[in-house]
Amino acid sequence: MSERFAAEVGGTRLVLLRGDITTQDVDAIVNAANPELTPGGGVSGAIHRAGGPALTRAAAQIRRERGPLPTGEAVITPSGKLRARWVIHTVGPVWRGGRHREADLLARAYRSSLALAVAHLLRSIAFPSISTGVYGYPVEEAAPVALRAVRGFLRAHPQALDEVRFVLFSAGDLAAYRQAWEGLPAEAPDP
Ligand code: AR6
Repeated sequence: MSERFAAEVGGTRLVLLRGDITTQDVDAIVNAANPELTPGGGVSGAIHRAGGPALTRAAAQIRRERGPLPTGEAVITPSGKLRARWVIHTVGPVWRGGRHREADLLARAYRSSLALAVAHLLRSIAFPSISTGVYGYPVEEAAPVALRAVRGFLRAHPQALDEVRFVLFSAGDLAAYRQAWEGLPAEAPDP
């Protein structure tokens, strides 16, 4: 299967690719954060390492000012040393079997991040696969939720962004997102 796939939604390019989110040339990358906005492990640890102390300090300051970030919400900070200028930190749900509003909360995390990007007049944004690492959300379940949430937002905000990129860390994750995209019902109302 190809390492890169692109589609178009409401005048925005939607790209699925395999790669490392810390090196992406977009206006903002999204961090799968914890509510304390500390570096932690996974993609968040990698983003904080690449951004350096300025990024970690900016996140800590928001935590001090606003308290823990509720699941599904998002905040924005400068990126420190990253190629992308901004980092949007959002908290996905911890998987607890699927009957604890996980899908709703995951969709919210994507929508909150996109809304923040648009509010800051950013034109391009890259997402990792939120919640499917340490937080245990099965990627086959998360991918259609993520893609429907993004598709719904882009349809509701035509031309608000030039590009939304999903940067998947493994070939298996890319395949799951690709398959989920092909399987989304064309005209189903998006959440
Ligand atoms: N680029 C793109 N994707 C990556 C990268 C990278 N450099 N590194 C890892 N991934 P996770 P979560 C993928 O665990 O499940 C942290 O400790 C990874 O393979 O980073 O939302 C936070 O502080 C997986 O597919 O995020 C929280 O406590 C995906 O990113 C907690 O983990 C998400 O995995 C959040 O857990």
